Amino acid sequence: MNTKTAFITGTTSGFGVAIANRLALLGYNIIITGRRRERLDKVADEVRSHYGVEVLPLCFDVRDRDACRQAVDSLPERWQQIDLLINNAGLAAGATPIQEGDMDDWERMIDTNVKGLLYISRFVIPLMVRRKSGHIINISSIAGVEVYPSGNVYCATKHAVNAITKGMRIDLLKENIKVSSIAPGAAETEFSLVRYHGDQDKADAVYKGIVPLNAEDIADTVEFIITRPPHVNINDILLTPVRQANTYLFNRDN
Ligand code: NDP
Ligand code: 8X3
Repeated sequence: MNTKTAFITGTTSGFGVAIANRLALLGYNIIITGRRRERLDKVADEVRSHYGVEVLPLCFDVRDRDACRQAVDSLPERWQQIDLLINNAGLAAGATPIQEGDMDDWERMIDTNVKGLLYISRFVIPLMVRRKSGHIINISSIAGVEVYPSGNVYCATKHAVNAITKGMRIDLLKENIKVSSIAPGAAETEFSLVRYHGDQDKADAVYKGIVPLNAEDIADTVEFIITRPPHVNINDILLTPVRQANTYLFNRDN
């Protein structure tokens, strides 16, 4: 059997960890990335011992263009045959009305969610074009489809991810590269803890009185997308908890 290789960004927490485990279960060798070295190595050890696949951990910040280039350039030959790129690394920083916005938060979101995704894609896609084969899945958000109060810049970054996804699909049409996106609604990971700068009470309130999505739900979605026949491309999947109607309307238990 020809073992496939996946490159997944943001694999120290949340969706990334679940996706890494799922792809390993499906027999992929995986390149995992993130800034937190200790967590990255732990995920690598766990995945190797559970599934017996090869795991290459690369510790870097996707906001650093040279680090992204270096990470991809440093791949040994056999790791350069990337079949699947999952652009997952991302974050929200703060939730404030635009007139009170913290510009450092804005920079973090734009640099990570938009520029980081672009850097990684720019360095990985030529490896796919060379082989006329590959699949890119961008992790967007329901925030890329709708805007909600105080969501301003985070929503803008995810709208940008959707535009980039469409642009990739057009530009890569002749290269036999599939391009998909997943837009989750509220999912309980470290996302809200990061957004609220470590305030656990504020983070918990996001999921209070509902059953949110979890990281396994996103791994299920990835598995569905990548197991379609070669002639089928799943363009976009938007999924929410049953208790969520749009970005701001929830049916919460009191
Ligand atoms: P987590 O906070 O649990 O995980 C985020 C991951 O992104 C971590 O592995 C983190 O690694 C990585 N990351 C963040 N910034 C950087 C950076 N500058 N360089 C490299 N890696 C980085 O959140 P989720 O798993 O929930 O989020 C994953 C993606 O899903 C994000 O793009 C998010 O916007 C999106 N999303 C989340 C939803 C939710 O409700 N949870 C809903 C819709 C979309 P490290 O800190 O080690 O660098
Ligand atoms: C995360 C979902 O609605 O908090 O992308 O923006 S939301």
